[in-house]
Parts: sequence; C-alpha cells; structure tokens
Amino acid sequence: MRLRILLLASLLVGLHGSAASAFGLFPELGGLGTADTLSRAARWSSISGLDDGIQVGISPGVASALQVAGDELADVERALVAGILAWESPALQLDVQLDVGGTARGATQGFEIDVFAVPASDPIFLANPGVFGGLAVPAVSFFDDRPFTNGTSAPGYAITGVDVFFNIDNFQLLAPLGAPRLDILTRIAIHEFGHALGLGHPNQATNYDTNSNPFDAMAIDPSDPFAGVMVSPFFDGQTIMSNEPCGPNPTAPCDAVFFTSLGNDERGGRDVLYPASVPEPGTGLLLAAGAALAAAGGAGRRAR
Ligand SMILES: [Ca+2]
Ligand SMILES: [Ca+2]
Ligand SMILES: [Ca+2]
Ligand SMILES: [Zn+2]
Repeated sequence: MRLRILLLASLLVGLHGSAASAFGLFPELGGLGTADTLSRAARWSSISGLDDGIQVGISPGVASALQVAGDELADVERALVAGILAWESPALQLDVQLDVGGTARGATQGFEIDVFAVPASDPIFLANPGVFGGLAVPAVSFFDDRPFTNGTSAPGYAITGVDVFFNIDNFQLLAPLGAPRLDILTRIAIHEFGHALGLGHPNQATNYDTNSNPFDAMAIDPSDPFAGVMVSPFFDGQTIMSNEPCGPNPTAPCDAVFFTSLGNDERGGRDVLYPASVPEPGTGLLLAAGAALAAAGGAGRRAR
C-alpha cells in the first residue's frame, strides 16, 4: 500500500506537459519586454481556426482506456469532457467529439486538438520521462498579423494544432483512491488543455499577474488585456496549472489534485490570451450555485 501511495504521489508531481504561470505562458518566449511577450505569446486565433471554435477529437477508446475498475464509462467520459470544457468563455469555444474517427498523431494532423490515451511505453512518454499523467504537444507558427479575440491584431504566434496524450498505465495507479480519482482526471484534463491553449506552469515559467496577490481574481480589460499585467514572483502553488500542486515531494494526495474548475489564475491567463468582449454569462448563477452547495455542506471541494 505504501508503494502505491508513493507511486500515486509521483503521478501527482508529474501532472505537467512537455517543456513548459497568477499564470505563465507555453511555449515561453525569451528576450522581449512584458507587453511584447504577452502580445506575441502563442494562442489560438481566427487565423488558425478559432473562429468556428476549436474542434477537439477524442480518439476511439480513450475514456475506456482511462477507466479504472469500479468506474462507470459514462462517468469517465463526463470527467474528461468536463475538464476540456472548463476553459470555455464567450471568446473561447471548444467543440468536443468523443470516440471520433479522424484523429491523427502529429500536432497539425487530424482535429485541431486530438486526444489520445497511450501506454507508458509509448515513445512520447519515453521521450518525456518526468511526465506521468499527461502531455500536450503544440505546433505554433508566427504570423505578421495575428488577430486577437477582441477584434484587434498584432504580430505574434498562433497555435495551429495540438496533440494531448494521457498515460494509460499511470491512471491505473489511481485505483486506491476510489471515486475521487475522476476529479483527478478532470484536473489533469484542465491542466493539459491549459497547455493546449497557451498556458504554462506558474511555478516554473515566468509568472504574470495584475498585482502581488496570487489568489485574487485578475481584472482584465478586454479592450486592453495586457494593461497592468506584470511579472510577479508570487504564484499560487496549488493552482491547476502548477505541476507541483502538493509541493515538490508529496507523500499523499492533497486537496489541490481534486480541483475540477478553473481558479483565478487559470481564468486570468485565459482572459489575457483570449479577451472576451462581453461579460461571461451565468457567472453570477454559478457563484450562487457554488455558495448554495457550500452552505449545504456539500461539494465545497473546489470553491476558491
Ligand atoms: Ca476551428
Ligand atoms: Ca493531431
Ligand atoms: Ca493577483
Ligand atoms: Zn503541465
């Protein structure tokens, strides 16, 4: 049992994608000031297919490959898709198809984002030995005139395709956890799709914020999304985009691995990269629903 807990702990450490922050950027750019870095940073754009949403193809059998004995397949599918759709905003729509033909390995082949589940022995995991749960491999290209989601444009990188891989063997290590492991699947899906949308690890990449408090909501002006955003050494180590949510050497899972919705860091990073010109509908309702759950003493696990 102790060995399993240690293996599980190492899985929780290794939630990260390939090279890859508040929020960070992925891939990181060097040698530019903050404003130029944020403006040029890789993101999806209408020039690379964002105008009709990002088509996400989940390869046949992915959810069943991530199914651990005791899980209902429908619950695994729901947990996976929920982690992907968690990123949606009026400016960022994801069109997810489960068990669909036409996915292809190669970041620019297949759907705009393809999702695969492969064993630990797959070359993609052998080539990235520090990675345990999942990995995002993006392709990016530079465009002289790359549109933002607020209708303005500037030179910069656009993400043109991504492959996301889950490690089948390591998901089996979650078996001792029981049903809450589905929350871990959702968290890992949010994390990897954060990379697929252009976000890095705030605990490793340069961390950006609008102030020195890593826990508050970032107020982003959609018409001027980089205004007031600065480099900050203060990050929230438990944020979903952190790859050490339980610290560098955890011996047991901490609450942060069960987070199943965006925190302030993720929302801030998303809204800087994908400024939405209209307020997000339903936010007030969601907050009210969250408060009601917390008041009921129920699923307060992700209320932050
Ligand atoms: Ca598209
Ligand atoms: Ca692909
Ligand atoms: Ca802040
Ligand atoms: Zn990562």
